Amino acid sequence: MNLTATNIMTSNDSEQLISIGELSKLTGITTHSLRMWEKRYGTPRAHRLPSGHRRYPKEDVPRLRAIVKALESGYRASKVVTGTLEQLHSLMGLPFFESNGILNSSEEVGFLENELLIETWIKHVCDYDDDLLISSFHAVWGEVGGLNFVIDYAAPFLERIGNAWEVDELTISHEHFATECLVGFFTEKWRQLNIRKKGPLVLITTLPGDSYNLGILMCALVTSITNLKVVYLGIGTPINEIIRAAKKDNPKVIALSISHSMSSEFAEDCLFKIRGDLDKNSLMITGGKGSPCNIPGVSYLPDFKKYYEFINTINY
Ligand code: B12
Repeated sequence: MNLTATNIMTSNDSEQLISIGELSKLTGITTHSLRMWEKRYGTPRAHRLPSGHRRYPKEDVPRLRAIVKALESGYRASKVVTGTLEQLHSLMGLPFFESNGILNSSEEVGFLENELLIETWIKHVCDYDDDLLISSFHAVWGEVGGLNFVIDYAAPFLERIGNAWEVDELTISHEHFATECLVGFFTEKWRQLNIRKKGPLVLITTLPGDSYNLGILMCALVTSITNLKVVYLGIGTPINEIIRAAKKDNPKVIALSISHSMSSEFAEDCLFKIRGDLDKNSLMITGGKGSPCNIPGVSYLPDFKKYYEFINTINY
């Protein structure tokens, strides 16, 4: 490898760079292969600390993961290691990028494996590129529909973001950026679908103190693709207010998303209280990592596929 002035690391770069061990953990490629590929093919190209240790740009992770996929599909290292993310996608028969990276044909989207697409979204997040990210959301939605968008793309994307944040592949600002792009997209979609609906009401909120809003947004979205009408209360509605709204508007369903951040005792107390004060004809449905699953009269549903099936069986 040529050690030039451009790849000797300065302190300003340090935030964006990771060690060979971290890169290996994030991609599943052994440190030996990473070193060997650099020697043989010139990539992934390490920056050097003054001590001589290697540091790699985090944004190379999606490309390296795509290389792993290509190798698993039977391609030889010599053919794929130097490829760009775009080239790797098309090599595997996944027509993907226009030169500007915008997905604009439904056919292109239909060919994509969601895992690879999610890696591309991660790259857009790393680049803070909301134009590409949100236009890709729209393209995928157009191709697979709202329900599959939530189940096969949005939920795994959030999982991937959480894992990437945990191992420092993404920063907090990346996580916030990605979250805000999703929040905006979900809100626009469900509000549009909810206009002039006449069906029975579904009251949607989180418990007091629960500020995670993506669960209720996905819930609103999945509800809005049925005949039911969303009444969206946003996050952290006081228990008495949930009960008051339910008594006044008589919703068919009260749907709550309960995040991991809630204590299970508190969540259980709240659910008992609401259920106890509620009309028997109103159904209560909960979901989310922090949701209790054994409260009498409350249906815990682990994902939105089950939720969709459940609300479609409601007689009204
Ligand atoms: C986005 C996000 C944030 C955002 C939230 C912004 C927002 N607008 O909501 C911000 C940046 C604020 C944030 C902050 C933090 N976060 Co955070 N975050 C996430 C992330 C990436 C997504 C969370 C999310 O909304 N998921 C979607 C929800 C809805 O998923 P879910 O609960 O698993 O529910 C699933 C199903 O049950 C179903 N579902 C959900 N609701 C409902 C409702 C119904 C009715 C039905 C039917 C189904 C259903 O849908 C989901 C998908 O299938 C997760 C990663 C992950 N794996 O979830 C980390 C994650 C939850 N965060 C984590 C952490 C540690 C934090 C912080 C403590 C970090 C810090 N040190 O500051 C703070 C705490 C904030 C707080 N108030 O408690 C950890 C939690 C680890 C743990 N178990 O304790 C995670 C798992 C990341 C990780 N891998 O480490 N976070």
